[in-house]
Amino acid sequence: MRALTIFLLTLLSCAAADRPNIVFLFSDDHALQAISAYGGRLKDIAPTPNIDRLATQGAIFERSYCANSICGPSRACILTGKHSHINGFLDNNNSRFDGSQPTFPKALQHAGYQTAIIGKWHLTSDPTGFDHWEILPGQGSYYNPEFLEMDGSKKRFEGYCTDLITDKALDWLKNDRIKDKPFVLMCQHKAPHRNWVPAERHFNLFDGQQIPEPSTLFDDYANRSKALAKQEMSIAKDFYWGWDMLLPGKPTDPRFMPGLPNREFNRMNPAQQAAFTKAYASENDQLLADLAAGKLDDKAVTRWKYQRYIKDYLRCVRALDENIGRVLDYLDESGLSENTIVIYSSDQGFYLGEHGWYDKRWIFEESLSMPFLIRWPGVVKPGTRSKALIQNIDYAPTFLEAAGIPVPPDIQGRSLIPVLKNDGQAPADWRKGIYYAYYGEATHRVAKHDGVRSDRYKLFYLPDTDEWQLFDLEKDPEELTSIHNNPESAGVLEDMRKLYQDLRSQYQVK
Ligand code: SGN
Ligand code: CA
Repeated sequence: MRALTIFLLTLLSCAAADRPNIVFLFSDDHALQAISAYGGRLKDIAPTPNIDRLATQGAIFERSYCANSICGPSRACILTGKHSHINGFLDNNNSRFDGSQPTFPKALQHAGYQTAIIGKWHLTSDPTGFDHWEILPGQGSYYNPEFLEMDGSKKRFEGYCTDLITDKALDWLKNDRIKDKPFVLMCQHKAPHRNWVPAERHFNLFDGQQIPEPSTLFDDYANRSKALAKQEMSIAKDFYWGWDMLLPGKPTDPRFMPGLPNREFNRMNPAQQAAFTKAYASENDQLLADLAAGKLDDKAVTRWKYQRYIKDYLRCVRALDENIGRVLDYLDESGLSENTIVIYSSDQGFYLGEHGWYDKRWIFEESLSMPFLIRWPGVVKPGTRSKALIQNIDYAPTFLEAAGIPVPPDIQGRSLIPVLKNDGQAPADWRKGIYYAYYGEATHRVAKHDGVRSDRYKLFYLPDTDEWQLFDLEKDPEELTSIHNNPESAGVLEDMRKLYQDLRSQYQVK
């Protein structure tokens, strides 16, 4: 009898082993510039050794894009494999995810996978297709955050959000996972989303250092649509004294916005508050003294704001990277690594001072890009660097194919498996461009636009001002001059307009 049980158990675990597990490690607003494997300007000052492990042991995609550069929409694209206008989640302010539609977690659950999501969800309706979920309400909080539980309750936990989400994910892997089933675990962090409050252990990281500035910190927005200057996401103008700059009290200098206080400070317990106040005091005092003494001109104030912002952002990234490392370590120790696909991605990119901005939404490279690193032993060759044009609508069909489930014809993304099996090279019939649409929101006042990116060019259209913008990413990688009106670009403009029309009709954009 015992021998038979062992035989059956072995058989079951072999069946499970045929289908890989999926660990989807996700974050919020993590720019490629802040991941050392991508090789950007911050790689030496703020390395991400744990995220980089995935690039060394698997593949990193250098042309990975979202379909709509904000939170809820990106997540809806990932779950459905469809663009925003099809899955119905157009923007953060007015949309509610229709959880009755087909999603990849539902399909995998139906095919026998155990499914779980822990962390940021931000799709308004409750998760569907998950055996287990524990999510942050809305944006969630960095300090002592609440989680929404499956029984409808809301519970507050003491600690730092990035650590807590990982604790919960590891706890699920260790204690709740059904050992003879393949599983999908989506571990989705809040960090490094605004308002960038670091873990206590990182309050003083980067103190005394000058973080390199992007060359476009003082962009004047010449040679591009006037809409660029109308946004409200500029480091010089749109940071709150308390909420963004984490400064106590109220500003007396008009170059700092009053208004939102640092609500995260109010959530901290007395010990956390004391540590925070102590860590930031000397830099804060110096700023106040310099402002009072009239020592800081406008550029110097912007530079100060940039340093405060980027350091806090990178401190949040440090905790994130450490926690990615904790999950990777556990997968190694438990022997799960071998048959588990691990992905690291983030809902969109972010401006770390490029064009003078923070936030995202624009089709420009920094916010259009999504990190995408994938480790899949035996399938993805370690050290692969791919230039294939990929998009978040491709994740769902990839997961379906990996699990041996047929990809429904109405899915708009394409499985990445042919690219993964081909050393990162796109097959001959791969897409020639990606389609992007941002639907406009009052938050940050970025104009509505849609467009396409090919391997070399980017074209987009702003309906409110009836303008086209065209960029040559090879000659102008920082996207500082639109060449849509240059007579010598007429041929490229025509080709790109054709690509735009083709992709709009392929994706049924009305
Ligand atoms: C909040 C932020 C914005 C941010 C959006 C969307 N403001 O509204 O800066 O663009 O979220 O971010 S804050 O005052 O609440 O920090 S997203 O990642 O969820 O799309
Ligand atoms: Ca986001």
